[in-house]
Amino acid sequence: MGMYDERARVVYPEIEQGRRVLVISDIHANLPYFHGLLRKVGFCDDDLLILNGDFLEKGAESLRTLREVMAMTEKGNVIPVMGNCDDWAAIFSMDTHWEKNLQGYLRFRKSGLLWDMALELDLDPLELPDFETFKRLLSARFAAEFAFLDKLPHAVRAGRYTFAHAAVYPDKPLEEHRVGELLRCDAWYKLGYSFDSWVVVGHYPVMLYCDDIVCANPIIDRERHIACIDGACVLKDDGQLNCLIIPDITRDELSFEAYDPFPVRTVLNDQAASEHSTYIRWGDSRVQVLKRGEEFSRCRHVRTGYELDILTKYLFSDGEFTDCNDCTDYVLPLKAGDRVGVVETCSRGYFVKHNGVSGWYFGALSEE
Ligand SMILES: [Mn+2]
Repeated sequence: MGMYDERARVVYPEIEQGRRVLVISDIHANLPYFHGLLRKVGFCDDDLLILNGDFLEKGAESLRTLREVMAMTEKGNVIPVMGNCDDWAAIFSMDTHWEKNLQGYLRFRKSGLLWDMALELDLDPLELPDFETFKRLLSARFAAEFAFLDKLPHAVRAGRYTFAHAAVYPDKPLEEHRVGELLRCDAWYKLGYSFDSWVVVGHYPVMLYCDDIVCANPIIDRERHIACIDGACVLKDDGQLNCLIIPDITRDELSFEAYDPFPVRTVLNDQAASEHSTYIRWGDSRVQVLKRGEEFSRCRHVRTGYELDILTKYLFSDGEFTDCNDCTDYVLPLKAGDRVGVVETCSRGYFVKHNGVSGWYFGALSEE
C-alpha cells in the first residue's frame, strides 16, 4: 500500500483553555466498551474527544462503530485520527493481487469493516464476487464511509499535546513524518524517546511492556512526556478501554478513567502479593504441559522454564505444540474492602482486576 509512504496529514485544532479533552484509542469495534467508557467519564457536548486510531476491526461491530464515529464527528466535538486498522479507503487503489489477502483476512477474522459491509450488501463474506466487482459494489453503497476514512488525519497537535496512533519521532517536524511512521510501530515506548511536550499514542497494548504482572492502565511517563493508552480492549480477555483525561490542553495535568465489563465485588480477606510471578503473552506463549488437570494444568513456559498452573481452557494445541491464552500466576496484594472486577471464578479462587492490574485472589468475595 502506497499510503504509508506518503507525507502525514496533521491537523491543528484550536482548543480553548480549560476545555476538557478526552483521548480514547483502539476501540476495535467494541461499542459496549466505548459506550460504557463514555458514560463513566460523563462525556458531554462541552468535551472534546480525540479518537486516537484503530476504532475499527477485531471486534464485532466495525460498520456500526464507523457510523457512530462519523455522526459524532459531524456534531463537532470529536476528532478521529487514523490507525493502521482504519485505512480501508486504500482498498480502492489495491490491485487484484490483494484479493487473496482479503479473503484470507476475512476467513481468519470473521469480522471487520469489509465483513460488515459485505453482509449489508447481502453478500456472503466468505464467497465474495471477484475483487473488481466487490470494490464497485462497495464504492456505490458506502461512498460516505470511505470518504470519511480517506480524510482522517494521521496526527493532531494542540497546546502541549501531540496525538498519533502508534509513534512520533523527535528528530523531525511532525509534518515531515510518513504515514507509516505514525501508524505502525510496535513497542515504540521501549525505544526510549523523550519530548518537551506530550505525545499520546495507542496501538500497542500497554501490558506488553510488563514482564511479571499484567497492568492495563495507561502508562503516563511524566519525565519523557509520553502517554501510552491502549488497554487491549478486544485483544485481551482482561483488557480494558482507557480514556486519558486532559483538563486543559495548555497544561501538563493528566489523569485517566478505564472501563471493563467485569462484575465488581468486595474483597473480604487480606492477601499478600506473590513474591514472584510471570506474564505469558501471545507470541511467546508456548508451554509444555507437565500435568493436565480438568480445571488447571501444571505447565512449563518453554522459553523461560518457568512453571505455573494455567487454566486448562486457556490451553490450545495444534497437535505438535501447545500454547496458552495470555495468563499470569500473580497473586494480587489486597485488603479487605478493596473492590475488584471478577474475570474468572474457579474452584480455588478468583482471577480478578484491581486498579487495572490482573491477578489471583484466593479469599472470599461479597455477594454484590
Ligand atoms: Mn494499531
